[in-house]
Amino acid sequence: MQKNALTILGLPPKSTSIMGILNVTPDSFSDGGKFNDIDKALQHAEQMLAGGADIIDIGGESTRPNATKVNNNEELKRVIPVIEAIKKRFNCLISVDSSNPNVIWQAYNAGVDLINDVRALSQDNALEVSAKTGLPVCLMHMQGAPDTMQLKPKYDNIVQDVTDFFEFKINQCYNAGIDKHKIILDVGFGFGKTLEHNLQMLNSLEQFHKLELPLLVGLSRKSMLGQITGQPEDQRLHSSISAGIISAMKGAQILRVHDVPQTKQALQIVEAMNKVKYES
Ligand code: 9MG
Repeated sequence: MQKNALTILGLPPKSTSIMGILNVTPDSFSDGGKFNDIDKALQHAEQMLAGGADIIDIGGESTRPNATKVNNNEELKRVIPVIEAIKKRFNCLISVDSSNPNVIWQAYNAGVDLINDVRALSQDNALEVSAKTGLPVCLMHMQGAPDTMQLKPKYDNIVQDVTDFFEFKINQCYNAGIDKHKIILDVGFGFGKTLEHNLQMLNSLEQFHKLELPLLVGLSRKSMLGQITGQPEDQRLHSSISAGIISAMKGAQILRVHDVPQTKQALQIVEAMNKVKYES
């Protein structure tokens, strides 16, 4: 079997795994303030694992537009004790959602299995530190920075431009000592993209498979779903499941979601269908 980030993590290469979101930020867009103490974080992780999460993604900095910036110490203080507590209590995969090389390094020492960086290791020293950990990395595409990214996103051709970005990043990682087989790609729905850009990417998601790397998709409760349905963040379960299932049917190998058990059930249908061979 060919080695890739999924096989390194022990995840199935041919079905869709679930990454459950655990935000430990007071201003996080979907569960802000609810899980920023360790017991609550443990409880939430336990529920997500029982509901079928394969990875718990722990982040201490919200990337929603206009979120308050957190400094290095604050991010460390939020994230590291939660990683340590989850690592101690559960036998599960953990990813750290951070762009900060100090946080990445300390998270590695605390036992995380995967680096999830929405800035695709673009901060000073992030590439070098990540290479030193030897961990798999998820590189997400974002145009601009969280506080300005939605002002006037512009592309010549969204699919081609994001593909070019990935090719550049894969090369940059290789030069820094991160081999291609450790990389997961994420097109970054909602990060510097209009609704039309997001829909064009979702419609063309298969095209990113030509890079021959696992795809992670984050659409859960995103504002693009609200733009379509008119629903507020806390009423986007059905649209999140629909968008997740479209992604899974287009071959996404990991879905990053808030609503784990509901996503799991929906994915079980896709999996059951994929197992049946039918020749007409
Ligand atoms: C941290 N974070 C928020 N949204 C995300 C997304 O769509 N993908 C990834 N990989 N991380 C995200």
